[in-house]
Amino acid sequence: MTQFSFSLSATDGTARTGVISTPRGEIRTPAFMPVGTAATVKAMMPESVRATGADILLGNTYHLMLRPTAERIARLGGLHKFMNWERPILTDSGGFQVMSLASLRKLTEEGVTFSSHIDGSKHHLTPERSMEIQKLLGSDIVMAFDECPALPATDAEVAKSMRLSMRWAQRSRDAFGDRPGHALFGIMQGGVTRELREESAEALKQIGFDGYAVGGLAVGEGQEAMFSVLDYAPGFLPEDKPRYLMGVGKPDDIVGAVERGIDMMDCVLPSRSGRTGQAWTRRGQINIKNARHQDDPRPLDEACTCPACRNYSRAYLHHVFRSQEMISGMLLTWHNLHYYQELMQGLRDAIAAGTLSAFVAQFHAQRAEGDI
Ligand code: PRF
Ligand code: ZN
Repeated sequence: MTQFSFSLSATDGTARTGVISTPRGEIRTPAFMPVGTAATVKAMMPESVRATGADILLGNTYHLMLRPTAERIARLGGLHKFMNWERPILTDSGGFQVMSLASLRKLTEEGVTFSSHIDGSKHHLTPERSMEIQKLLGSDIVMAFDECPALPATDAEVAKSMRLSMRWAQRSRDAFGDRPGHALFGIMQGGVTRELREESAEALKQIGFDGYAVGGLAVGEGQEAMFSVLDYAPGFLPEDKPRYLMGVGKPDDIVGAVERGIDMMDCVLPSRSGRTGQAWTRRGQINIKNARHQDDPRPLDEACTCPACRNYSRAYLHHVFRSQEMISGMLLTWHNLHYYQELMQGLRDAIAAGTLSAFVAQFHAQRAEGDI
């Protein structure tokens, strides 16, 4: 059986391209992971998500433990079978979603107690319980249980939170155990402070993980601050293991992160914004509800080969959005995920060819031209 492994095939500056091998298939890196929070990438059939070029999806411990519960999914054969996605799944560990979605949260050394955002019921999450849930789901890449401090926070608060996350990382490692074919990733915290990022990376490397995530970014600090952390943080992590930037981002965030040595990313943006009428193209962002599209026979992007662009006009997409027809979210989500995956393929090819800086220059030039 194929075990979990990562092999780099080329670098260009600090950017890298390679392949993560898992028993459920290969993940080409840099990889973008569509978000399938509630065991679905909203508005998309799994085979359509695959058709956009996705190698791996992200699922969420927090949502699935509440509904339909991890135990029920396990009884039904695991998350892959449940949602009809055979390829790799990475699951987030829950703490981040508790902090952003749940109420009556109480954080202790042991873990976090909270009330469900669905029905107010009380729940407890610890590193050990998060590992158990992710195992019940059958996740291929399990994330350590961490805390992402809310901003604004002082250096002392960020340090205290990061050190708690590092103790939880050790408990996650101990509870995960040895599971051939499955991977456990540690999560670096430490805000925008170089010394704390370095301390966090050292703690994680000491424990030893199959991959390393950069957490605690894209939480309101702004792109410039995020990039300045990414100028040094990936360099604190082992070169021979995947590096995952959690919850990022817009297309220009992705390009900047890949340039700085990130291998994996996830974000709700392409799927969520598709459902609110936003399309992402080579020429930037398009708001399909704008009246300027109502008589426009052209596709969103004449160079795009997705079903929304091959078969439908902007006028049609405008109409179905305005009419709140379900196909609106379906077509725009498909287009956005296709655009994101095409961007990732472009980045991978450019890194392999040693032409990343020319690719990035063209990426920015096309966006500067704007739509129309
Ligand atoms: N930790 C975890 N999940 C996350 C984050 C984090 O810091 C972020 C921050 N951008 C998104 N998702 N566990
Ligand atoms: Zn398209």
